[in-house]
Amino acid sequence: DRYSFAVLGATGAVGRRMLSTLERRGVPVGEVRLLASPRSAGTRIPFRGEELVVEAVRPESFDGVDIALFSAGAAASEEWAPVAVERGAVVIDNSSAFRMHDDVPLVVPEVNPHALAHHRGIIANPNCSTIQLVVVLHALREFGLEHVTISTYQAVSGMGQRAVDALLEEVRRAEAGERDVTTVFPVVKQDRHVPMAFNVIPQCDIFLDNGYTKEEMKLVNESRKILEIPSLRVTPTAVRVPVLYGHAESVAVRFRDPVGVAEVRDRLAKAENVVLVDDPASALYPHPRMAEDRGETFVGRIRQDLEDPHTILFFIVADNLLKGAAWNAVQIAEKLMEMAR
Ligand code: A2P
Ligand code: 11C
Repeated sequence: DRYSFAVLGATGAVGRRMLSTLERRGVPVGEVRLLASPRSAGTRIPFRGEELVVEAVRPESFDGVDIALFSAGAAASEEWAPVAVERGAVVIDNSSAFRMHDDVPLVVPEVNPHALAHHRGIIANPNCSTIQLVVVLHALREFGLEHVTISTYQAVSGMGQRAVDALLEEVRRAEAGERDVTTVFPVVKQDRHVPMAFNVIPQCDIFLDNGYTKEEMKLVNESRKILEIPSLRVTPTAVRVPVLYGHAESVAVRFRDPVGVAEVRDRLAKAENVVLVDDPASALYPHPRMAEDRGETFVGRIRQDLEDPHTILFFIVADNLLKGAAWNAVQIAEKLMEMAR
């Protein structure tokens, strides 16, 4: 049986990858409707050898749709998800709008597919930096997850296609001798901007009253919800780096039990959709260029804390637009189809 799909935000960086992931994973797609704002109505996007035309979203867009993939920002999700559900679609939403709602499952298929049993029409896709973290933590659950200390190195594509273009422009202008150009970093709508080319910025998204950024608090709250460990301690620092695609994370986990590197390596080698790349002597470790355009999560640099036998360190990388967004959303759709059989 074929399923009819809609993609809201089809012209965006994630929306385009939702379409290519549907193709690449061979999802049994029947009709697919490409939706965006009136700005890009009429745009043509290739899908399975045809050119599909983007339509401006309206309530009737969701009539007859089985699964609607949303990636058009939180405001569009708040406006259109209830409409789509009302018209009979199940919404898989990549925005932050519903993630922490009690009646909305927040799902990473390798970790908590069981949460899909209780949805009420909307399923949330987690934040990119959270997804790759919990895929790895889940594989190490048996040792007792207690405290996760994480620093991220996040690609500019997390801020959308515009940020990718902006970084490339800063690099070009730096080559021409203009070293202090600022564009859209760290946050497009913020007054003060900081150069991103040849720099590192310890801010992803806006600051909250507690001194942490929104991105850092997503790592805390979403990890607890997905892993179903409300007491998990998470100590986050989120940093933007001049990388186009692929988020990296330096992580230290303190476990209830003492844990050796060999056991951790063994569990990660067996974990679903995890690629162990851990031969530092041969310069084999995960880095963003390795993860680009891949759906798996890469992990390496596995080592024990110098003093504490309960603490293990590692480095995690995944394509933020694929496993961190489009790929995970399509995996959720596949699970839903599996459950309906
Ligand atoms: P549009 O092309 O019409 O602006 P990105 O994250 O790369 O910036 O992409 C955002 C995506 O979300 C685009 O496809 C954009 O469509 C779409 N979008 C943004 N706001 C709305 C809205 N209010 N209604 C429908 N689509 C929207
Ligand atoms: C970034 N993590 O890299 C953000 C992008 O909550 O879906 C995704 C924001 C979200 O800037």
